[in-house]
Amino acid sequence: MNAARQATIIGAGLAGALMATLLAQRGWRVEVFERRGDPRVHGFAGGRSINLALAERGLHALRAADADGAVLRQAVMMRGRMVHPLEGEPQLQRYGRDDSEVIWSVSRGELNITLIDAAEAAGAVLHFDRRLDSVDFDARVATYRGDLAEHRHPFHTLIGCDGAGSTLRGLMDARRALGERTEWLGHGYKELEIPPAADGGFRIEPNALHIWPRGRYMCIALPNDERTFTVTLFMALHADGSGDPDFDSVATAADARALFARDFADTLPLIPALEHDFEANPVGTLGTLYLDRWHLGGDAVLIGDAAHAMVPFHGQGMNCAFEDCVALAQALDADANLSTAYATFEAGRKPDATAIQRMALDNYIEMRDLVDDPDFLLQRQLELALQARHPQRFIPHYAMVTFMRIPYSLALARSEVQRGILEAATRGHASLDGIDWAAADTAVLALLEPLEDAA
Ligand code: FAD
Ligand code: 8R5
Repeated sequence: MNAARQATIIGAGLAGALMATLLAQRGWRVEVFERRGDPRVHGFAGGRSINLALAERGLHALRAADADGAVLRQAVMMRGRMVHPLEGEPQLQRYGRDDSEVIWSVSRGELNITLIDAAEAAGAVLHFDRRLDSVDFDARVATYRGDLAEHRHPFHTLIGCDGAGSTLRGLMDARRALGERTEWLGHGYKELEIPPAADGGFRIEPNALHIWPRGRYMCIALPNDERTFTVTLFMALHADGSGDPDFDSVATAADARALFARDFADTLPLIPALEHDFEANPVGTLGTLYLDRWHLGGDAVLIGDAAHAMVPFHGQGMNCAFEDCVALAQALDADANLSTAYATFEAGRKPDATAIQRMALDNYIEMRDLVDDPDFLLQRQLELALQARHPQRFIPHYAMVTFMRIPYSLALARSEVQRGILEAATRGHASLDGIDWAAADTAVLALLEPLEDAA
């Protein structure tokens, strides 16, 4: 007899729905328990259209589940950063070399529905309005709450896809300490909306990720396919003595208008409901979650935000969670023993999660402060020139993270070497004219092995 392998997935968010699809497609018996209602029935929680940037890592995982076509049909292409300085005209900085190197703005609600449909089509059984509440690891029974009742279901193994505030993580930790630690950023965010223009079109350039860098705080905007933009203001939660604005002192609708009039004046006419949005939407907090262990023998494993929540500044949280799903499915394919398959997944993936967590923190500085800095722009120009001279060896940092699928830890290590080359070559220069190309070429050839991307 060859009984089907079985798993219970906690959470039908982005990672949970994709993980369910991948395992069900492999013939596993998959059950999924989700705290919220079915988004296909109730509409997506909150009702606001929140969008995410989808890049190659996430897209590749969607291809594995055959869900890429449906997702891309509703996506808006973003070719680069549109940087809005305090004074002067906005400028587009392309992310890649051409339109094959772009990112995609997708609606979280639509993406989640596409993946839930895919999971069901592949044979997974989804239970909505079922919040994991407790687990008896000895009896292998989990208890869920919903519909004013308690529901007990036996399980074979649990895959925790229940997000940054994971309930399963807490229950696993009570059984055996996971070494959990969260580093809060001290900055938060608030979402505002740019509605469509009077003629129904986009009010600003649709095919870009807009950034208003202001030193230690910033606004960004991503396009939605219904011709709106979601604007996100990122700044300190509390005063830090620098004189910069913070959410404590920018508390009322009038404070918000004054801040935008001073620092983001070109956005004011675009956000007609600024006061309403500012008062209605909560301040989100941002932090990085580190664990020493992601699994409890073969009983349970955590993936996605539940295992390694990160700050949003590289736009990789979902992309990394999707990559986790593929990596876990591969580890399970290669090993019939759950405990050792989970250990293999954890050992392979944890250095990469730590690397993208670090790069996400670094990208806040780049976005809020450097994107309009002349030295940074010169280094960016040099990155592209060195890529043209050494296409297999010198690949810009952003491209390694966003357009390739090499391990994040390798992208980080190579970026650090490249930064040294860029700094040395541009020191004392205001343009590429006086660059010592021979010295730069020698450094590239000596320090960077040719790179092969995953097939
Ligand atoms: P989630 O998508 O959060 O899913 C967790 C699911 O578990 C939810 O459905 C939840 O209801 C359910 N759940 C929770 N507790 C329980 C319980 N006790 N029982 C049952 N179910 C439970 N990433 C990017 O790559 N690009 C971006 O541009 C980007 N933008 C973002 C914008 C915003 C506003 C935010 C907040 C995040 C953004 N991210 C982005 C990060 C991305 O959203 C997350 O990394 C990603 O959603 C992680 O997927 P997940 O499945 O681990 O968690
Ligand atoms: N997440 C993103 C990038 C990198 C853009 C670049 C940055 C909002 C809460 Cl802050 C941010 C990026 O380097 O030019 N790609 O995708 C998404 C981002 O923030 C999302 C929308 C967000 C959490 C609020």
